[in-house]
Amino acid sequence: MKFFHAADIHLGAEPDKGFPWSKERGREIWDSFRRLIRQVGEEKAGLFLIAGDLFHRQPLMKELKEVNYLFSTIPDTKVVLIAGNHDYLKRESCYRRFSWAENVFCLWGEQEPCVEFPDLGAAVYGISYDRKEITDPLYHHIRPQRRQPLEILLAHGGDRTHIPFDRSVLERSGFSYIALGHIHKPEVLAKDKIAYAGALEPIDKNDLGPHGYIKGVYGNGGIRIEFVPAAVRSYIPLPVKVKESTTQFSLEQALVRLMEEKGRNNLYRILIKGEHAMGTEFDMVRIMKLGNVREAVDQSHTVYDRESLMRQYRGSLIESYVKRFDGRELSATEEKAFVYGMEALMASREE
Ligand SMILES: [Mn+2]
Repeated sequence: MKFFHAADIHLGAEPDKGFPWSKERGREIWDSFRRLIRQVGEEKAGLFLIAGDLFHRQPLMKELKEVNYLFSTIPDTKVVLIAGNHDYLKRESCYRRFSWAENVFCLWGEQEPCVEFPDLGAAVYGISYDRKEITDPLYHHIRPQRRQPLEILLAHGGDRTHIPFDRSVLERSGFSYIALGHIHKPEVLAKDKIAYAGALEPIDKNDLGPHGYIKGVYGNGGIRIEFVPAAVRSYIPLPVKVKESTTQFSLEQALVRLMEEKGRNNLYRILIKGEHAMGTEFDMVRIMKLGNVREAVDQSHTVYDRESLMRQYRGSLIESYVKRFDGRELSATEEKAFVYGMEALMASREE
């Protein structure tokens, strides 16, 4: 039997508010989810597990209808979900009064945190959030009840304020597989046994690395899982080193080339390092407008030519400052001190 494990879809999120691609990202998250459901159907999976935060916030009725329609297109797959800290079961949540397609099972469960599928030989357990934060280690107390050969736990959290847990306690709990959600970076905590699927799409600029879902097979040999990358875009850190000869336009050209190489669809976090010439100051507004730049930080330092400084600022405080460092090789620390002092003096001149 094949099963799919996804988490943290965050439907309804519009990442990078205020950036030109924000609305499009919102649509892309929905499209990614649709594609995943199509894949689940094509591979005739027995189970589709969603480990919390299907929605970024409280779901709207019309959104639940859309999601339910999509689930109804894979009637041979049992869909099991829990609510996470983002889409937690508020008292007036639409989740509570929605009537789902026959193949959809929500573990909203106060009394019965388990659903059984004898035809698959599987039982799925889970706990949903009824508030934003839960500090009790609830998963330490839930044990499989040997109802079916395959016993799966759907769990959401793992940090201090979201149902903290000890990996070794979960490992010893007796579940065949623990499908985790909440942490957006995919990670296997115990081989073929405990794993975070990670967010289907990156939801903010700190969600670096690949994103997608987990595909599993359950058979004679037990369980085997693999991570499947599926996100349409990634946030990519882009460090770039400048030198004395670098100009605004040469830097822009280099950045455009780098971003094309790494994929023009991705979103970039540019970090400028190295040294720039005296008088060069990079125009960060222009760099932000190069397209798909999420962030641009300039950490480059000025290279000061001491002789021309003294000539240029004869009779000023700058000349006497530079003179103190003149006529000898500076150590790395002295050079740094000199540059910081120069930057302070230059900044005070501009005021
Ligand atoms: Mn979460």
